[in-house]
Amino acid sequence: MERQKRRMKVKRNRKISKIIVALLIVCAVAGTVCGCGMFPLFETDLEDGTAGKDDDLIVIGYSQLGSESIWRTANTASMQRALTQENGFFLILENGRQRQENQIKSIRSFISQRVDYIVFSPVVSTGWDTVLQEAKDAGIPVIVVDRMVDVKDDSLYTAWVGTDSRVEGEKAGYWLEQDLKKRGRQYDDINIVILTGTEGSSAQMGRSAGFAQIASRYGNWHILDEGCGDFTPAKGKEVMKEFLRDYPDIDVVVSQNDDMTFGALEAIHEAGLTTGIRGDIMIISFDAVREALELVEQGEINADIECNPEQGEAVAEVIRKLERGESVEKKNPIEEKVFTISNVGLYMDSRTY
Ligand code: GZL
Ligand code: ZN
Repeated sequence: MERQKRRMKVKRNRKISKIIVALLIVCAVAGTVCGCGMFPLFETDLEDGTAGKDDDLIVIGYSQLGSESIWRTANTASMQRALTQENGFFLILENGRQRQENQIKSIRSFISQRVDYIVFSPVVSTGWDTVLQEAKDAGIPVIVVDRMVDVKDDSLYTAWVGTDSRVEGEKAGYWLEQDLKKRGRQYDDINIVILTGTEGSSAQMGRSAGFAQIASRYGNWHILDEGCGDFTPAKGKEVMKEFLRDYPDIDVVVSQNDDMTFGALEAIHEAGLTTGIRGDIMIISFDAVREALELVEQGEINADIECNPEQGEAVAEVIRKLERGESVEKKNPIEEKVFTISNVGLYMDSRTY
């Protein structure tokens, strides 16, 4: 009932705003005729007007955190594929360019445009309470996608669709544990360096915590250092170069996304070293984008922990349920695998990113 009442209110407000816009146009034209200049037409009303063209479309204000990685591009594409006008949605997509203040600005503009839903991937976990309270006060449901928010009151968002980065980190630890056993190296001293993603993002914190939890069981695993590659190839290469300069005997690189791995591989090759199942340095990566899986197939990357960006359809489903007044799960995790040379061949053809 609440949703219907809110939508009726939004429709009524839209009608009122259209009358205001029409009056403004009349005044503006009259103003021009009498030479007293145009009133500024409120962008959002035009926007609202367009969005209102077919009132049955569900208007989605979507703030994507950036376009820093292949994974991110695939995630955005997945949302655009699902939230189309044919599927009953009017999507307003804004790119936060990796800055929280840009995302907060977008969310505020979605609130003033009175969208039906706000969907966003938070670049970092904290600092969202105030703006999400504003969305709640405006009666606009918020759906968090991919990364997670850390808020005092979790009624500030209706649902989360994403992947469990802590589990992904644990999977990396479990894979290393069983691979060392397989090689008869479970008692060797293992020197590890970690390339971390965007500082304070749930993906970085989850993967770090998950891997650390397994690593803490083994006194012979030595985490020599970790450095922030911000999920990009350039920074990943820069940090890996420093590691190679500071540590002569690295056994394992844990790189929290494939883009940083590509940069790290360049640095390792430039240092005259090799990687993978027959190489000097083992590589454990995250995301499992196609380019990286090809390197798993060639034995250059030992294991790639999937982080599935195909989240658009799950988000659309949550919204459709809410539209029907049905209850939704607070957490909607997406299924993920671990790829190694022994299974990657089975999946290469079906990969969509
Ligand atoms: C993970 C996602 C991360 C990817 C990176 O859920 O937030 O952000 O692992 C991306 O590739 O930049
Ligand atoms: Zn993930």
